[in-house]
Amino acid sequence: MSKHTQDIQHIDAQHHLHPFTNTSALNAKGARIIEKAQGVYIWDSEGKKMLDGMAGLWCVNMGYGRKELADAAYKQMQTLPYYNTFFQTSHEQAALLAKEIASVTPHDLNHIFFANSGSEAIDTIMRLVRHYWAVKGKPYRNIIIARDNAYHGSTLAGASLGGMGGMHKQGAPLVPGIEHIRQPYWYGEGGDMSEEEFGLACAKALEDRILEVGPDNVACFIGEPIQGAGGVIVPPANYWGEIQKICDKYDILLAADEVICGFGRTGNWFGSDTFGIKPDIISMAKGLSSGYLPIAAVAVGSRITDALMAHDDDFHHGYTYSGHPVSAAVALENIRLMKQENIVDYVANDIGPYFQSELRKRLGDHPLVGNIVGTGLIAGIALVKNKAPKEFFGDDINIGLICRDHCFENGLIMRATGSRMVLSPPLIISHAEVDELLDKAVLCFDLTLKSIS
Ligand code: PXG
Repeated sequence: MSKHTQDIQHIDAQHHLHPFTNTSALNAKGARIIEKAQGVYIWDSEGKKMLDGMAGLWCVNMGYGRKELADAAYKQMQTLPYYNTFFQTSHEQAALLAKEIASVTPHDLNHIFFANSGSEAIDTIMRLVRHYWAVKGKPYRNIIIARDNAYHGSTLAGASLGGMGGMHKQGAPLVPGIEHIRQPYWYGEGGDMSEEEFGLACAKALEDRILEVGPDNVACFIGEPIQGAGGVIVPPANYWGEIQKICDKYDILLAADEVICGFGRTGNWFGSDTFGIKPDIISMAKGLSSGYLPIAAVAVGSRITDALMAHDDDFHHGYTYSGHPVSAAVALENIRLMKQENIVDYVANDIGPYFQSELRKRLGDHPLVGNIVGTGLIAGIALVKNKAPKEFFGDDINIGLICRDHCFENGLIMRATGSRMVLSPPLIISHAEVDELLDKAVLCFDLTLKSIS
């Protein structure tokens, strides 16, 4: 290992607390230092090249090294590096970006509130939907229903709203007024039910919970169209339609967390389009700027904005960097590039179908693979001990981490969540690069099988 790498690792170990990391375990090993990136590839400080099958952390949708995005930031920094959007001021970048976002959001989601991270966007949704009901004269309608194994960020509100047990155990007490229902994970939890029956059962869990807590106490239901960090859980085809019907029946707001699904990942601009739902409010981040700068947004529909505008008071909420001009300029350029390169169409009709069908062709019969799900350029692969009868790995083998480590060693970034391997490559990935990704994946699944036999 080079002296340069060792020096950075040493400094990192001494001073850097990493997110979602066992610090002492990391420091004993030394962090992998990433140095540069281009297209779908990243290089570490030892010169090792890796194909990034995760687009960073589900975000570098337009790929690395886009000069247009760097130029947009440089230009904006020279003209107006910062100004706020509080106190009755605005600037061109925030206004134009709000218009651009509204041009691609589904339904009537035409007003945009800016934040800097998905977690902040989720806090905004929670405060806004509760405020909506207060403005409507029903402040007691404040319960938000979310799902087990959902990920909605890591601030106190996001961690409380998400359904991750490990997160709930730390930093308690959690934010009150949140209920969790079962997730629509058919392969893992569907038992003997058909996919359709299971979809209905999971939607009915929402209705049951609404009736249990009282419809007049519920503000909102929130879900990721496809759960990302939970392992890429694609719900049964009938699930979201049923959820929409139940929300309509009880007059409950429907929120979609589009932080991963948004901006083309599923082959439409938003996951809500893919599943045909009309949410009242959505969050977005990641792909909004392809991760080049932190920026997030909440798109709000007319049901909520009409109520807010009829109410003669401030919404007491906002961030110093809401609509930051440099982040906004980069996001604007990112959306312009997406439109110019017809990237959503490429995912829907070309590279997405190719990736999904090749993935199944190359890995579907692998002895470790129980099930593959996904659409567009997002996929989840269940690793199992036995395919039929279905048997999952126990706690004695961390199969996901074994597989992930083989991937790292062989130049592929693939993430493990439990025993599910997940993929979410940059949307600009070429056919040849998909082939390379799958060649590497097949090799690493073979090596994983060898490691445990
Ligand atoms: N909602 C969803 C659906 C997300 O995926 C957030 C909110 C929070 O966004 P910020 O920008 O505050 O991180 C996310 C973020 C993982 C992983 O391990 C996933 C996320 C973040 C970190 C790790 O898959 N998603």
